[in-house]
Formats: sequence, structure tokens, C-alpha cells
Amino acid sequence: MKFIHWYPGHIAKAERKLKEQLNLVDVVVEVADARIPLSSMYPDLKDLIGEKPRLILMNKADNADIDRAKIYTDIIKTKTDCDILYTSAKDSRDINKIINKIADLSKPAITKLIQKGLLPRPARAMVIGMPNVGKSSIINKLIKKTKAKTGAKAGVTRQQQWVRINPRVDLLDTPGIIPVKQVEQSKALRLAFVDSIGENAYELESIAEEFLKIMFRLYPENIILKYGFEENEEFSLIGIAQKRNLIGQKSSPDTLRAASMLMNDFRDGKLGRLMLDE
Ligand SMILES: Nc1nc2c(ncn2[C@@H]2O[C@H](COP(=O)(O)OP(=O)(O)OP(=O)(O)O)[C@@H](O)[C@H]2O)c(=O)[nH]1
Ligand SMILES: [Mg+2]
Repeated sequence: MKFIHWYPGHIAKAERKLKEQLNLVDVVVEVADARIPLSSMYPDLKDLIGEKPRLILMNKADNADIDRAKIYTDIIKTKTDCDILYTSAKDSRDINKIINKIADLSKPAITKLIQKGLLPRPARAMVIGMPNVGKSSIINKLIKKTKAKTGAKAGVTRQQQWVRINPRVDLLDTPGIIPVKQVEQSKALRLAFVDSIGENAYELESIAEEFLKIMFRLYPENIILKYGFEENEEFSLIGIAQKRNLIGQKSSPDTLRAASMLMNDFRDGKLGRLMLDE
């Protein structure tokens, strides 16, 4: 596989900015992708946020194989001692539980204010996570309006933005950040699958080949059904190109278009409910 790498310059700045805002909030809401729960959680987040109460949202649950995801999220839950919700900004799953959780987690901070003789204020939570996991979409779902810009690419949210959800809760939308420190290639690969890292960081055909290998191990039926492979046939981009009649120069199978079709089908949820961490 070709190496996946990214440049940390602007990421370091985003991380710094996030740290600056941390003093203003009572709670951190971390959004990850339920299809790759381990790979999409920010590594060593505790170093960044310290003892702030944290709520974890495994989003895009509508496209995730939740039974398999739970194998990992149970471990995460034990390790972090944080509540985990499986949310979907598409079908609204568990969205209405978020506000109560934030209100609960912020109680100690608000109580402290009152004890100091200050007026109570709405709970403040900061929504953070890797790019494209659905942070802004969740916020829009909560306010039932399109206030935060969203899009199917990494880096849609450019600036932090406060949004009042209701009289009790204010949320800070933040730009997605990928870790300054390179993560393991197996994680980087999965982040590329879900479009969390920009397409300049990898070669599409290379990650699509890896995607097929993982699908062969975990969900062969989904690929067989979608593209019409035979039971014992090896999965390949050439195979997809042939079956879909994607012909390039000199009448050879167009593997780049096959890669693009495959990854788009996955990203659009057309390959079924999956969980790709191993
Ligand atoms: N199927 C599905 N798609 C979702 C869900 N949440 C968000 N999306 C889609 O995922 C893409 C990214 O959503 P955003 O809300 O822009 O993600 P973000 O985390 O704010 O991204 P950045 O601002 O780039 O960090 C959009 O195309 C959304 O429509 C979900 O729960 N299920
Ligand atoms: Mg956003």
C-alpha cells in the first residue's frame, strides 16, 4: 500500500485554538464515526482536554454495523469512563438524548457558579472530532435548522461558531482536526475510507484496493451482492470495472473509475451497515 501522510501545519494551529476555548466550556462532546469507532477517535484526547467531562457520540449509526461496533465501544467505555451514544444526523437516532446528557455533565460546573454567588448560565459544550464525522450536522439536527455549514468532504467547517440550542445549552461547533502526530497506517487508511482526511493525502486506487481486502475478510457478501462477483472470485478493481463496464484507454478496465465508484458507494452507505475496525 502507498503511504498515507498529511502536513501538520494548519492542524497544529487548530489544536491550539481548541485548547484556548477549553476554558470556556463545561463539557466536551467528541464525535466519532460508528463505522470505525477506534480509528476515528482522537488519540490521547485526555492530554488535550484534561479532566473536562466528555460525552462520546458514535455518529453515522444509520450506516454502521452496531452489533460489531459495540465490541469496541464497550472497551472505549471502560477505558474512558464516558457515556457513548450511537447517533445519526440522518434518521435522528439518539439525537434527543444529547442535550440531557450535556446538561447532566455540566451540572457540577454550573453548581459551582451558583455557590460562588454568580448567576446560573446555559451549559456550554464544545463539539470536537475528526473531519467529516458529522459534527455540524448533529448541531443542525438539534436546532432543527441549517445554521452550521455541512458537506461530504473534510474541512467544511472553517471557524468555530457558537450555536444556542435552547435556553439550557450552548454548543460550539469546531473545524474537524486530524492529529498532528501521524496515526498508524491502519487507522489512516480507515480515515481515508470515510473521507476524514483530504484526498491529497493518499492515492484513491491504493486505498480502494485495501478496502476490498478488508471487505473480503469482514463483509464479502455485501460486495458479491452489489457488484455481482461469483462466490469464489477474488475481489479486485479490475473485476468491478469489468462488471460495471468501466472501460478506459485501449479498451482496458478503468480501475480509477472503479475505485471512485466503490468508495462513493461505501461513503453513501450503499454497501450496507459496516464496521471496519479490526
Ligand atoms: N449517513 C449519515 N450521514 C451523515 C450523518 N451525519 C452527517 N452526515 C453527512 O456527513 C457529511 C459531513 O457532515 P458534516 O456535519 O459537515 O461533518 P463535520 O464533522 O462538521 O465536518 P468538518 O466541519 O469538515 O469537520 C455530510 O455529507 C453529512 O450529510 C449521519 O448520521 N449519517
Ligand atoms: Mg463541520
